[in-house]
Amino acid sequence: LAVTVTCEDLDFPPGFQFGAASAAYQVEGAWNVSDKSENIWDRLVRDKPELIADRSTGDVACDSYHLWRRDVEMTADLGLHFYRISIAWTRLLPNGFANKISEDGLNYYNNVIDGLLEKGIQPMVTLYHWDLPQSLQDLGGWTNPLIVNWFGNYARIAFSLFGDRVKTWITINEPLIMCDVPYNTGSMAPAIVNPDVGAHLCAKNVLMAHAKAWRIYDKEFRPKYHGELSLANHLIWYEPFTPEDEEITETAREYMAGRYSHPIYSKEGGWPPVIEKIMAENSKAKGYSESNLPAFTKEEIEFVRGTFDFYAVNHYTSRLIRRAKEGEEFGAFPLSDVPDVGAKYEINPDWKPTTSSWFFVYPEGLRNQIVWLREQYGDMKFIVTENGYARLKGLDDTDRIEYYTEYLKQVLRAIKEDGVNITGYTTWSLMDNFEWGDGYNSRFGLYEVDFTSPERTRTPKASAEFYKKLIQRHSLNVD
Ligand code: GBH
Repeated sequence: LAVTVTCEDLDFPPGFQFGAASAAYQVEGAWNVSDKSENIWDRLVRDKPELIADRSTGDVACDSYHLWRRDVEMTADLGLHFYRISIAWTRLLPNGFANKISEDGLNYYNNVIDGLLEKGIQPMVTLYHWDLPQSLQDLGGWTNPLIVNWFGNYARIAFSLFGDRVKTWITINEPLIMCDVPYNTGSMAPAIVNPDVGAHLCAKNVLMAHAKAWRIYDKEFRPKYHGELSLANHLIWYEPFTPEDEEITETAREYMAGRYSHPIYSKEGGWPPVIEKIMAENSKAKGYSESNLPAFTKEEIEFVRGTFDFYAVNHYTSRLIRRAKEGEEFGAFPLSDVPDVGAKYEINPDWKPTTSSWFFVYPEGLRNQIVWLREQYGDMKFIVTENGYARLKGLDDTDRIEYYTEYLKQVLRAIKEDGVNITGYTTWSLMDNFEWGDGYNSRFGLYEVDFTSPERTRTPKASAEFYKKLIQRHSLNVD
């Protein structure tokens, strides 16, 4: 992984695609319009407002439900090749189940998809970006194995309604953040703290649900629509704190990235063996009669293995890893430490902090992470489906331009020096939006959104001009 050569050539390969991303709960608003039903974030912001820094909600957010024409105009102004959106499950299927399709929900997504295509912009669609129907949560949500079928049925409806026009699908966004964060810390929906059991049940069911959707697409839709599907993993790059920490760092990588990758992308499938072993030991030590990491049957291993068309990388930040000292206490995974493997987080003082407490800038982390994935699972196509920078309000976001420049240089090096097949890059986010627990203070957008105006006025930041030029020139040489 040593970095020695500098990258002179700042041009992107021909055909390399640039996009921007958003997600339904973070931008749409219209939380109870028409027959849309309640999801777990609608519920959380009402039941536990103290979990949101500014006690805000996504009730209106960017009001993209009504202002989607302006969103499409922005994507066209930027010259994006694609725009990544997510479908709100409860807007399309108000019952959560596939027995009723909302006419208004269907119209909305048709409008957005057709609006983008009219401008020559490809829609990339995520089926699940954390907004589970509350009706399904009441039945156990992601800890109930029946969700594999519920999600499969939802996916089939989405493929049949939009598959003629949507060619790139993300099944599920960031299992790490939707399973480990809510069940380990309670800071995100459904905010059920149950680290021993809940997080791992969720992990297995998410992998099975993803596989179900991929197999439905592969069998029923791929022959006529020829699209591509994957699951987007949130990847925090880990490096050793001292040379002695190399081994525990590798184990921590298996815990963070491997649990959600090995079952899908490895030749043999199933959990990473080292994690299976550690989890069996830990569970026994805690007095459980079986491992808290739910076993895959042989059939399930085969069911999940190979269910991808590319690897979707969401990456923001990195951590140093060291072995915990005797008796040292742990914070929760993945925001503080990796208790199950006995690892503590450290921050390299050279990594620039941002306005978000979890976020430190280390551009090489993106390259190193992708090269690690290629080493683990072999050559395949990679798309960076999220990368972006948090700061406070302001149009003059030169620090964001610097962030994008440095991280994109690392993408180029991965392509040109390491020979990794990365075919696209997605900025998070098209516009400022509801940043989960950080509310509206933490801003990721290329466009600023005025959340005090009823029109939710969108204004391009300096970074929007930068990104537009970058796309036009197809190069980081933009001055
Ligand atoms: C991605 O999550 C998401 O896909 C996207 O929705 C999100 O807006 C974007 O990145 C930027 O965060 O300190 O308890 O409030 C990244 C994971 C989720 C990590 C929120 C930080 C804050 C947890 N981020 N989390 S908390």
